[in-house]
Formats: sequence, C-alpha cells, structure tokens
Amino acid sequence: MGETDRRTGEAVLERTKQETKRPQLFKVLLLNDDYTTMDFVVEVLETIFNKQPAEAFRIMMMVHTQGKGLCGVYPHEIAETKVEAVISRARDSGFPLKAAMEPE
Ligand code: TYC
Repeated sequence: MGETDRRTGEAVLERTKQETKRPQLFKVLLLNDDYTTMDFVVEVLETIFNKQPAEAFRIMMMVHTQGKGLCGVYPHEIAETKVEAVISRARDSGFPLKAAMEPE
C-alpha cells in the first residue's frame, strides 16, 4: 500500500531503490626489486596486511616471480595508509621495497 502525507492526505511516492553508496576500492600491490629480502617482505605481509604465514609466503613469491602481487583491497584512505606503512618500514630497514595502489 502507498503512504499518504500525514497533514494533506496526499499520496507520497515510496523510494524503494537502494541508495547506499559503496566506497571505491583500491588494490594495494607490492613490487619486486633485487635488494629487499624475502623474509622482510613476508614480515610486511604478515604485519601490515594481516596475512597468515603461508599466504604471506605465497604473495611474496608471486611478487618475486611476476614482478608484482596483490596484498589486499581497501577503501582509499586505508589503502593509502597501508602503502605509507610499507614505504616507511622499508626505508627504516634500508630496503627499496615499493608498494602501489590502483583503482579496483
Ligand atoms: N626479489 C627479492 C629477492 O630476490 C625478493 C622480493 C620479493 C623483493 C618481493 C620485493 O616485493 C618483493 N631478494
């Protein structure tokens, strides 16, 4: 049944269309280089991207063999924070590890 306005009694159109907007998501990728150690990359994946050890190792090997690998998909601000955390931890440890984000 359609609703009526409480004061005027006039018909009011119901809005049934789903209007909540999902945020644009971004992939966070790790990039390969020749100097960062495999152990360091696995540690980054476990601590910054909350991966289990086997999954962290799998992603690290993907980056090592294919040049890049997907670490996770996040809303913009979280993706940005993850990239900054990787770069900052890498610089502190003297590694040139790079991370990037791209729209999903
Ligand atoms: N290629 C590096 C090595 O042989 C390992 C490595 C893996 C570096 C993944 C970066 O994102 C990376 N030590």
